[in-house]
Amino acid sequence: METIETPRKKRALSCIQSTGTPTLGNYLGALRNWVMLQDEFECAYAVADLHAITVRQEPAKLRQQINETFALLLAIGLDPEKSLLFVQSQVPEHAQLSWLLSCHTQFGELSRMTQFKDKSAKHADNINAGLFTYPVLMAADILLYQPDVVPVGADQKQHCELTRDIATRFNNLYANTFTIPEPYIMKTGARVCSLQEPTKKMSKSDENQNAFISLKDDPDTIMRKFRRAVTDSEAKVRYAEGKDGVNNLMEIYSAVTGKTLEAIEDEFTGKGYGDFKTAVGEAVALELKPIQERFTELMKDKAQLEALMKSGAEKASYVAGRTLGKAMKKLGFVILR
Ligand code: AQP
Repeated sequence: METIETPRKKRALSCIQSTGTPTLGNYLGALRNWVMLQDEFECAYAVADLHAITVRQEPAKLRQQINETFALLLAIGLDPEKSLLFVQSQVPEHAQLSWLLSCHTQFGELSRMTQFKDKSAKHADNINAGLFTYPVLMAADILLYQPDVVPVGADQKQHCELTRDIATRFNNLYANTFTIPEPYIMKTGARVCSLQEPTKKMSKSDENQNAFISLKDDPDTIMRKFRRAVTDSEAKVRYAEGKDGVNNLMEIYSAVTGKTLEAIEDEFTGKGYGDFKTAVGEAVALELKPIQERFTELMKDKAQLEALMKSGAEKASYVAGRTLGKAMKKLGFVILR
């Protein structure tokens, strides 16, 4: 008798570092898409706190950032009933697989990573081995959950490619162990830039507070930061080469309102940057308002937050443990039952 099997949903995995409060860049480039993907894919999402210590963190602040980032993931609409939601350091398999993969990654490959070059230039006094091997831990984060796609901002494409290379190498040496994942990059808002240096991406760890919009910024702060955003002297809202500041604001406005770049140019014909920046600020503040309200509620109930972390870590560890066991067995380690 023939049976019709329901095809399994594709799997997706993504992480966010707890290096600060997530920004509008994280939200538009990644987090907002994570929520939408929950119905289409079987999703796993993690707060990548182990990654955060590649640059010095103040322990109390790190703890708070982990809690807040986890709460923000819930506040934006990630549902622990639908998706696997967890904190990376609470699932030890990540560090374990990372070692196995380190031994299958070349020094030269890691040296070519642009994020390593950027971060080591930025933190010249602390170019630690973790900063260098960070992409291997990221590969472990991904491969443990056997995802088909990895939703990321355009800035993470290079790391995803390295993950694919490491996984392919491992599979070729020891037979199929890991699914080879595809990066999944959404078009609008894929790369949000700094409000102060619009050729650079917006980053939550930027020392200049005016360079980024944090998801916790209140409406006044949001308006002030947009008013101070770097533009140019043309005073014309149009999307063109060399107008990085304006292009960035237009892309943000487009991502938040759903308007096309042409429609935005029409809307602001004959108007100056002041009106435009006010409109962008208001649209962003409106988008963030419900998230901020839910976040405040969630942060009031620490016990509930911890319970959600615990069940997330348990479920994640079960899935991750199976992949880790498989990889160890293939490598020749003695597995105890
Ligand atoms: N500016 C951005 N525009 C679009 N997407 C972005 N992402 C980060 N910045 C932007 C995407 O957000 C997801 C989570 O990022 P992450 O925190 O894991 O790492 P990151 O890319 O290093 O983010 P930050 O904010 O720049 O952190 P710091 O300041 O610590 O380096 C990823 O999918 C990323 O693509």
